[in-house]
Amino acid sequence: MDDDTIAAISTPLGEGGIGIVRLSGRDALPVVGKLFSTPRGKRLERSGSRTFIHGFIKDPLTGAAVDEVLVAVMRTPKTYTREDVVEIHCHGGILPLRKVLELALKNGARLAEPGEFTKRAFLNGRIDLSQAEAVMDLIRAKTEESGRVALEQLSGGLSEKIAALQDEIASVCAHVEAYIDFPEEEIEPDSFETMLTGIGGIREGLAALSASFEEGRFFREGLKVAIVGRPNVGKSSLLNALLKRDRAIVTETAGTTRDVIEEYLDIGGLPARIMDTAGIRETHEMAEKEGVLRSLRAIEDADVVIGMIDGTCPPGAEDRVVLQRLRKKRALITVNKSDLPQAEDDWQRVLAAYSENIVNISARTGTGLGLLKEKILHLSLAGGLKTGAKHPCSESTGAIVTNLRHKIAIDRAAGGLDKAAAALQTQMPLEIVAIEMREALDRLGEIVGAVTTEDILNRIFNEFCVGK
Ligand SMILES: Nc1nc2c(ncn2[C@@H]2O[C@H](COP(=O)(O)OP(=O)(O)O)[C@@H](O)[C@H]2O)c(=O)[nH]1
Ligand SMILES: [Mg+2]
Repeated sequence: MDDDTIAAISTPLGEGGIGIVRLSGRDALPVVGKLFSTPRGKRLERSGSRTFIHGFIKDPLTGAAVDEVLVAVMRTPKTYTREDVVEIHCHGGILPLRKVLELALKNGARLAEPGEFTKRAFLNGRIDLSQAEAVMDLIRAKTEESGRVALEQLSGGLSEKIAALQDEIASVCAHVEAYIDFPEEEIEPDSFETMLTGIGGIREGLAALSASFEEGRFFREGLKVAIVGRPNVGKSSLLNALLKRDRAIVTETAGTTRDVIEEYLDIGGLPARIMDTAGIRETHEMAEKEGVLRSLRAIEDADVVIGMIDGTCPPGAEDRVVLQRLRKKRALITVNKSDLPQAEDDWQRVLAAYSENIVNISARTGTGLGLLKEKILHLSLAGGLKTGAKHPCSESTGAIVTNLRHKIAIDRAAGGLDKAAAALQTQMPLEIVAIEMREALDRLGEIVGAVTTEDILNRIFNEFCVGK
């Protein structure tokens, strides 16, 4: 296995109090040892694990000082990568960080690839693949709840669940294989029943995990919310009100918003991407026409659609075109401009035909926005995933799937089990049952990286930032 020494700037490039250059690998200590000196001449290579030493980084060729630093020494195996790790805590400016990195590279380290530190943690067995993926999810988390879910996966929540399911599959499989070893024995009806119910139980566990992705993905990928409606109902005003700043241009002229404008917002712990769209109406003007097309696409793309109506005038044909499109979506209707006298009509009843979720709001005064957010959250997590101070999945399966790669593997494992059950029921040779069960085990193994390919690893770690 590669244990050559890698180095990277592990903190964001910009001005900060400190910035860190990190090294990992066989020669991490000797490489930094060549650059580092302390006023009392302490040798870095002699320092114990988990020590923090003050000193200077100097160019060994010229003797010129580059920065005053603190160096953290962490010796294998109790480190992030399980290799020797050295962190050089520099002053947080681009110049000292670049110079220190350059010196490390000139003196025996090579530049780390994206995610290579975490990849080593995986390859050296400190974390499994789903935990490695959670590292990046945690770094990217935009809300507390997303962070909590990522941390849960990082601490092995999903891995444990997968391991438990694998154990169950292995135990049924052992039962099946015992009969393969003694082909002269008839399967007892009891055994047959045990195998079938065993597979059925595991199948349910997999189905629950797979179903958790439907909403679990929102924690990782975010929730796409589109605000749609005919021109001038107040869509851009709502975006601005939710963001509490003037992001989108608001005018009295219909057709002002031409493109889809997106911003992130924390809705009850879910990271939501709110999309303000161009008003949907018949138009012959080219730019507006394209805008309308984009709005329609935004509806298709969105996880939740907010259909907006202007409460001061009853919905007309243009509104109905929009409302019609809400039907197959997680959608709610907002009746805006509640601060003005509302149109007198029984049209609220008309709206009920399109959605049971209707919220009266005023984008101008902010009335009803709290309720609107609650409804969005409710619609998104209707399947029962919980957010809040508690563990988000304490009342569902105990682990939640947020990553499409995991969901696909789980579904394939379930497919394998279905085939195994069918083979068992139709009295196919038990070898076939066993093969399908082994297949299911392998698919679950992909999630934690027990079964993997270089290609999968590259795809995962290439998404990481350099230095992690
Ligand atoms: N009184 C009142 N006017 C509003 C409200 N929301 C939007 N407007 C006004 O309605 C007009 C159109 O708003 P805008 O957000 O541009 O609508 P959009 O075309 O749907 O994006 C502007 O003149 C806004 O000031 C509201 O809640 N109350
Ligand atoms: Mg607008």
